[in-house]
Amino acid sequence: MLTLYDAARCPYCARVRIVLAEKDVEYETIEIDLGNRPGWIYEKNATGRVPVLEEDAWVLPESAVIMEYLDERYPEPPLLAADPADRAHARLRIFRHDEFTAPYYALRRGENGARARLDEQLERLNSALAVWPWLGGSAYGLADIAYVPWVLRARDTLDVSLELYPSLEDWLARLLERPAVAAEAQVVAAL
Ligand SMILES: N[C@@H](CCC(=O)N[C@@H](CS)C(=O)NCC(=O)O)C(=O)O
Repeated sequence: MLTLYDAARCPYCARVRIVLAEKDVEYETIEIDLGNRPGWIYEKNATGRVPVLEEDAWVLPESAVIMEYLDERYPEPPLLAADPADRAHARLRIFRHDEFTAPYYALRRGENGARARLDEQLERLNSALAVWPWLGGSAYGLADIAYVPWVLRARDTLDVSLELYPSLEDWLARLLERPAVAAEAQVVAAL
């Protein structure tokens, strides 16, 4: 049985929850209180951060690595394209996610100018999604899962309207048709 050291409010954990749901993998959750992390979490991950995936005595931190591990370990349905160029494109998106998440966190901290920086990033995603239906290109997959937790939280917890970004809004609507993403929207609604 897989164990996920998890936190409902953590968007990195959300990535892993969505992949597990897409793959229909059974797992148990250990909820970590981020405001009062247990000391033993450092034995699972030297940074003390979640998510951490565990199977028997084997542990794996880092959401981007966990997502790819799960995609290889449970190949159906595939969440990375078969074509190497398409896989690279999705990986590049995931690698550069902090261009989007940095202004999100700046806005959460109430920093000056953060909203404008986030708007710029929303527009970048919107432009990409006007060309391709998904962030990884022609098919839904890990790149979409890597970004949607922050887009949902920006919309639902930071009051960021997506109306000005129609392709992004349409992408989110298509994502929310997927039970795995809809379940995450429920988690966000309950935060
Ligand atoms: N690079 C890590 C980041 C994970 C992360 O920052 N998790 C946050 C919760 S959303 C955390 O555990 N924060 C505790 C801390 O920074 O001390 C990943 O992708 O898994």
